[in-house]
Amino acid sequence: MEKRLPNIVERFNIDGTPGNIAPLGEGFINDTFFVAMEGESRPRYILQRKNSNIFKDIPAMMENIRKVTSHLKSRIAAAGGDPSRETITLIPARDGKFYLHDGEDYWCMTLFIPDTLSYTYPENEGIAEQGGRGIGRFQALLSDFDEPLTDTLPGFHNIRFRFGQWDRSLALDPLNRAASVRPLIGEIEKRRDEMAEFFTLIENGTIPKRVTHNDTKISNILFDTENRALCVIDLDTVLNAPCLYDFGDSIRSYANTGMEDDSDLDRVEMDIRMYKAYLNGYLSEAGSFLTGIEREYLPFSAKYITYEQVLRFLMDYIDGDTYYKTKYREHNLVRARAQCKLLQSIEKNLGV
Ligand code: GN1
Ligand code: MG
Repeated sequence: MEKRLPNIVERFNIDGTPGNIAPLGEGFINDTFFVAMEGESRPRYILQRKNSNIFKDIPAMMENIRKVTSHLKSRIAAAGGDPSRETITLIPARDGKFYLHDGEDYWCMTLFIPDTLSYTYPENEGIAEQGGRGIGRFQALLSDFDEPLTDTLPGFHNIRFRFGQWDRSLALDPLNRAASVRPLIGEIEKRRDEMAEFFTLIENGTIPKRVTHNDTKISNILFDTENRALCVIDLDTVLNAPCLYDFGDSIRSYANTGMEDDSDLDRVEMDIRMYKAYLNGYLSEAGSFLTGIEREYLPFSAKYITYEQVLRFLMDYIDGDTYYKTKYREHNLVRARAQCKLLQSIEKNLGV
């Protein structure tokens, strides 16, 4: 354990003395820890070191999360739910801010939610259906949120912005890695126009922007012990963006028979049963507010977000692994290959 962690924890507005502090989860961006309190048998808080290379304005990001969670809490309470379990609870630092800057890093704390389960893949269709419900409900509860949100990640799922980054990376090619991945680069290039065409519908407002999560992989939902979707977590990427990004990113995660970074491409396929289960759950909550055009593009959104993820992983490999945490030298390349296999399978299965 890093020596300074107990001291960081004590600078937040909590009672008691921190006990064991242990790393948690597999996030690609932030570092996350469980914080147990002395004299208690279970962890009580989640501490995160936010990645300030990626999140350039952490105070604004935390203000977005504060506004969104306070709206969610009032809607959850009004519906007779439990606001301390059905959304995250930010713990302020002793100075009242929802982040702590220790001179070097930014830290944030939330309440730990006990008696929950989390998954890296859906074990059955019931879990996929619940995942869809969870994200649909999250969007529905935020459908009347009308405060401004800061765009803390400009261009996040904007494919034109990504193409700009991509072209610069390929031109720079700092480690001369591009030559060895020409076929994968070709997979990106040959789909460029249809992706840009879809994005035009977002730019011109044909597809509306709402308040959405933007990182809806399965590990970002907590399930209760009966496998009902309970709480959407990791709200760093809450932004004004189309619902389709959330749907597409979920399918990328829930409907993959392999792992996101599977080195065995034979294991990676799109599982149409999981797609249908997620879709049913999602529509049962989001059906009331989705427009016709949003429904029409649900299948395409799975292709769009998976394509974007191929581009981002491959671009990071070419850049020399500067964005995502990696566990070994070719990790980003393996991720890009696996996501490309999934992309091809989505095209085949959904006819998009
Ligand atoms: C990152 O760190 P994590 O797992 O929350 C990334 C997502 C990617 C995801 C790939 C801010 O999310 O966009 O889809 O990795 N978040 C950011 O698994 O870039
Ligand atoms: Mg995230």
